[in-house]
Amino acid sequence: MKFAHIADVHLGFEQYRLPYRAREFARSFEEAVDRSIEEGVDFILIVGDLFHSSRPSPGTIQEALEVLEKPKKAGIPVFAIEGNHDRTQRKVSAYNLLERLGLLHLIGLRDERVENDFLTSERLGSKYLVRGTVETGRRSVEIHGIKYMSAAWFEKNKLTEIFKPEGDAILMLHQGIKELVEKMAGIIPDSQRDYFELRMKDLPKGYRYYALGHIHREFVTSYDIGTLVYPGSLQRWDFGDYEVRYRWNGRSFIPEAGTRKGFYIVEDFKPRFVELKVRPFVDIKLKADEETAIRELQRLREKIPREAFVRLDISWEKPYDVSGFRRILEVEHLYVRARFEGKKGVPGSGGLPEPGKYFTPVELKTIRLAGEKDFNEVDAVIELFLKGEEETEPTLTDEKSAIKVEPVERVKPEGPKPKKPSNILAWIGGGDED
Ligand SMILES: [Mn+2]
Repeated sequence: MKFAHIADVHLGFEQYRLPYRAREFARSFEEAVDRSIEEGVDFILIVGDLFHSSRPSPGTIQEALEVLEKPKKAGIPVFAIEGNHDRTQRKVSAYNLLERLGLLHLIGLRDERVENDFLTSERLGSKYLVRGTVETGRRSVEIHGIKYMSAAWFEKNKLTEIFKPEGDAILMLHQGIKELVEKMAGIIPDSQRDYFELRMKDLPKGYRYYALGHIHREFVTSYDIGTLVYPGSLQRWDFGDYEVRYRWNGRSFIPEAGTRKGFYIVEDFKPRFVELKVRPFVDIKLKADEETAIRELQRLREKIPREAFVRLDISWEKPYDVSGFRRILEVEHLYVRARFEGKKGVPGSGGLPEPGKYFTPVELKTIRLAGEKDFNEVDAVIELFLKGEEETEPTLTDEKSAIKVEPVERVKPEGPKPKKPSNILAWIGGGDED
């Protein structure tokens, strides 16, 4: 019994507003599916965030169709759950379209009973719990799962009461799990709880394989309950998701290897990583004067492939002109972040006021949502204002690399929650408040 475990494909993600990056995300998906077919898998799992948005464009839907026709032709079933990026608040999601075309099978809680060769349903309150089944030779495997849900939802609904595995079964979840995120990133302060919705004790026991998504970094671990796997995103997500980081120690650049990108082929419940070649992201941290910076970047240039995306974090006690650095590091995409202490506090030179002082938590969250590279979280923002922060399911918790936590303090809103809902459009447009 062999299957592919893919997650966080993010079709349609025009990273840094570059349409060709969306095509690269699509190409990685195609490569993962091609490799899975070559491997002769019995089925493919897509564990959430197939799309970058819950409203993919026609072009993005077409990319999904073109790739998913391949396993369909090869007679390989695909099972999927929706992630935080692509689930919809409405009745029909893009996944329902794909299912209607016979390109995948949607697992989880649904309003209607579904019965076919690959899906069975069980009544659960007012819903149906829809599960996948695959027969391979003499073996039969059940595929359970549920779409991305908020921490608030899990307060009221216990996975251990919903899922009772029997025989060989797999559980698909697109969530952050506290202990696993901390194993990857270290202890995350309590004030920044956005990075998990579940703890290990919330997971139902008895599954042979926990097929996870949501965290964009590849990670495998085994707890007493079994093998838990995050395949990570197929392409590099941001500069926190670097291939290599060069950190200046005052004398030389020390390279640190980053993460690999790809997906898992799982044979008899043993995962094997399949690495995909993706565009390199290089992160450079340099604290030096102008002369040293120019000399050292010229040296480093040899080591950086032309097609790389590079972020250069540069700082020094006195300001100097960094505009020429683009000619030194002639790479596909260069993002320079300069921080000169001498400039600190001078109006108009980048010293922003502390955000917590001027905005309510709901407003801060809106600003964060609206500030995304490609803003398509209108639904989430509207919901945020209608319901306030606590009830809203975060839609972007896995931004900013899988695990980097943004220093936004989460204070419970007191009194009337949304302060000035009418101003939301003004902020999004960057216009004036009243
Ligand atoms: Mn994702």
